[in-house]
Amino acid sequence: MPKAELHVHIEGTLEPELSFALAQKNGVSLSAETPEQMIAAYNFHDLPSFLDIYYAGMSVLIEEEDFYALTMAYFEKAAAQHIVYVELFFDPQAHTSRGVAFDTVIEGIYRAQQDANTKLGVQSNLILCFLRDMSADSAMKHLLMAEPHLSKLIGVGLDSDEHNNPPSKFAEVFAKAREWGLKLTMHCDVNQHNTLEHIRQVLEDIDVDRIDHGVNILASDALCDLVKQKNIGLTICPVSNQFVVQSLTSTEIKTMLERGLMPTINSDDPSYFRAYLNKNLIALQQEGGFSQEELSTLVANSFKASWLTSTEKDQYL
Ligand code: ES4
Ligand code: ZN
Repeated sequence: MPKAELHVHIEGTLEPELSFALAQKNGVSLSAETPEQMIAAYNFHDLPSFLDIYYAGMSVLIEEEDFYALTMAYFEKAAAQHIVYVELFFDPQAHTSRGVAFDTVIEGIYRAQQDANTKLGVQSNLILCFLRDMSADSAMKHLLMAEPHLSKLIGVGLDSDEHNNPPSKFAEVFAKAREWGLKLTMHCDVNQHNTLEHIRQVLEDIDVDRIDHGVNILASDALCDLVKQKNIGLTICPVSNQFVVQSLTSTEIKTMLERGLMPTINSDDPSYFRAYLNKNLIALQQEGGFSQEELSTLVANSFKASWLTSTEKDQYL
């Protein structure tokens, strides 16, 4: 069935084969000698151990055409899985901090988005994600760098290491982004320190338009009521959760459906977690005992929780 994906980091779609091709082209050395060796070294078990490998992997992305190739390769995979609409994250600070210009990154991604639309029939919108373990000042500088490209963006997000980096640290940056007409979302990763206070901040203080992950919301009836009242979606990433917190969170996803919340299923970093969207859905079916009807509801939720206009949504629902 036609599907949407709302939580995928473009840098997390970098496949080892493309890494090797780009490393050779750009004269970058890699620690592995073959794509298989590279995959064998993906032995993360929590967020920091994953993030180390994720950031190191980006060293091969240098030129605009590299970002184009990365993004186009993801859209080809998406089209093969009948994904017709994507809201895509990118992490500009992870590139500018290596000396790659903001414009190089966004232009390469944007050109692939246009080609995917015309050549593959995959529609997409882009979300600029700030790294929460960098300063609020750096986030603001990057928001200002994005100003000439505002028409290429649908929203802003917040990812990377949540520990001691609460949503409130970025209140001013997100307020400005909202003033500019951008949608807002933030990661509230599973089982983080102060998770309920972080979820409260994103809902009450930042006033987000969606929550990324947010699985721990089930521990608070008041926060569940609030997210229902706001009618916003939660982007759950089962296979990513399996790696980071050793659980597909399938019980929690079922509870969300029963309680009338709007969970959606996503791949997060599909190359590193070795699972694109379909594998996430199949894992839920096989290991979580999800019925066809529950899976259909989850797929429909992705369109409902998207930031398309209601007329655009009607085209898919
Ligand atoms: C991420 Cl799994 C995960 N968690 C937090 N930030 C991220 N960025 C990319 N993948
Ligand atoms: Zn994520």
